[in-house]
Amino acid sequence: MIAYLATLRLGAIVVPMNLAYRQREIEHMLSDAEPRLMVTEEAQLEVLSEVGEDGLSTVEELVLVEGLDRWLADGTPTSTSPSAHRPIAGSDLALLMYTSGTTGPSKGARLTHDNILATVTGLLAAWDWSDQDTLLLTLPLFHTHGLIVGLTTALAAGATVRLHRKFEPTAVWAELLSGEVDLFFGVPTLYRRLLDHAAGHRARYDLRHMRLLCSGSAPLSADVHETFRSVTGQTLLERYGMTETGMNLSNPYAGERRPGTVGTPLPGVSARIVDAEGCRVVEGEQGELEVRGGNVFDGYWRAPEKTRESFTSDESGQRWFCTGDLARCDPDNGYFTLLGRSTELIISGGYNIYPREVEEVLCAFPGITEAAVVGVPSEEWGEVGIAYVVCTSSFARDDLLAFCRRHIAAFKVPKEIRPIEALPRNALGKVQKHRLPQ
Ligand code: MLC
Ligand code: AMP
Repeated sequence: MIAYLATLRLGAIVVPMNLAYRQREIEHMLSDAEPRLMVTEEAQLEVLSEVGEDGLSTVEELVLVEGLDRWLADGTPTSTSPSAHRPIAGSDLALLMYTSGTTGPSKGARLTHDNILATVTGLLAAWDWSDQDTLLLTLPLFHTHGLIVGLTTALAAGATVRLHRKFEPTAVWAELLSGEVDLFFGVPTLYRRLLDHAAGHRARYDLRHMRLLCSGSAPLSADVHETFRSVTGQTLLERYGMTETGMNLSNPYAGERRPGTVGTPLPGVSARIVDAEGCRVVEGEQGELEVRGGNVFDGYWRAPEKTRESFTSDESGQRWFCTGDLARCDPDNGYFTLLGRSTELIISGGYNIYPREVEEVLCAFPGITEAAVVGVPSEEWGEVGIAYVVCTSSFARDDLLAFCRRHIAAFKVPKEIRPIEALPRNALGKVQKHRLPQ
């Protein structure tokens, strides 16, 4: 957290990285972002030792958090005076956040200081933050939800943040019930786990003393929404955002929080729904959601083509970001409902799994010639990835899973492997995933 703030203060760019990533994923990010300084922890040294020269070639200094005191005492930083640095403009880059976006390998979303500020100021107003607030945060700090919606907004409010390194239902319930925490943010999987834990224990679960509990990053089922309200007396506030845009839409803090909806645009954000031709749909019809506002990123790092494809212009020349999310807006009250995605992206427990990346790893396993990864509904994770594989020789399932674990983060490893004779294809040879057996 200190390194994050210090880097922003210096006018340098932070590239957060998921600690679950394996060599292949780390190498891709490092060779694309070309960082000069890396801050990590001892536990990561093993996987970093597998990263090839190319990946680490730009890293001039690797700092371990465990040895940070020693590093600072050695006087390694040569210029510590903030005045020695050039002033930071709002349009300067602050963060490169890697995301698979709507398609393709993961790309760095270029977020400026102004982008972060837009999300933060929108949330400060919309959710009525104050310096008296205490936020309990157990989400990872390498994604928008934990880093910007949670940590950065809380710090901007002058609020207090209690950080837990990992989500443990017992510890979280104890904090929530302690009366010392006002806000909690989670992905739907966390709320489901809190409810499962409540069902398995006899105790007090009244959370009416809390100010706000928010859900986001993946769809919150109406069932979890309703059960959470009946068990705790708290109505979850669901909101919608993206790495590329920060926060876009939110149910109201003071008004009605409608289950199954993500509310209305946050201050400074505009949202519209368009059809396949990019024309605005008739009110109430479904289509792709597009957004614009100071929160929307600057484009993808070193991917001008992908950036161009991700934006459209309307008749008055305004630039809109195409989210890849399908939505409908209720003509009576203006609340948006998300209806799925126009892309193959799988969102599992709030983490993104891009099927193509997993398919490539599966096909690199001896004897597997073709693979198709699809998302299927899961109570625990919302959605999980399962794999259909075509193989020329028999293989041990455990060997394949171990192979996957070596090459991609464990959460991306398919929860099920289903051998199949051939993948269904159309006349052009394109795999038709919707025709795979259920
Ligand atoms: C962990 N596992 C998952 C998983 N997380 N499998 C599928 N999907 C996931 N999300 C698997 C691991 O691979 C491992 O498998 C086993 O579960 C236990 O791992 P763990 O690390 O101990 O899991 P746990 O700590 O319980 O993690 C679950 C979780 C975590 C829900 C706490 O997934 C999480 O923090 N999710 C939140 C992600 C997030 O912050 N997203 C926000 C993105 S920003 P095995 O087989 O090895 O045992 C964004 C924008 C916005 O989307 O709008 O906010
Ligand atoms: P990411 O690329 O990790 O930032 O994930 C962004 C995606 O998460 C969005 O494009 C949505 O598909 C999804 N998402 C975020 N919030 C919600 C929500 N409240 N309900 C449904 N999906 C959501």
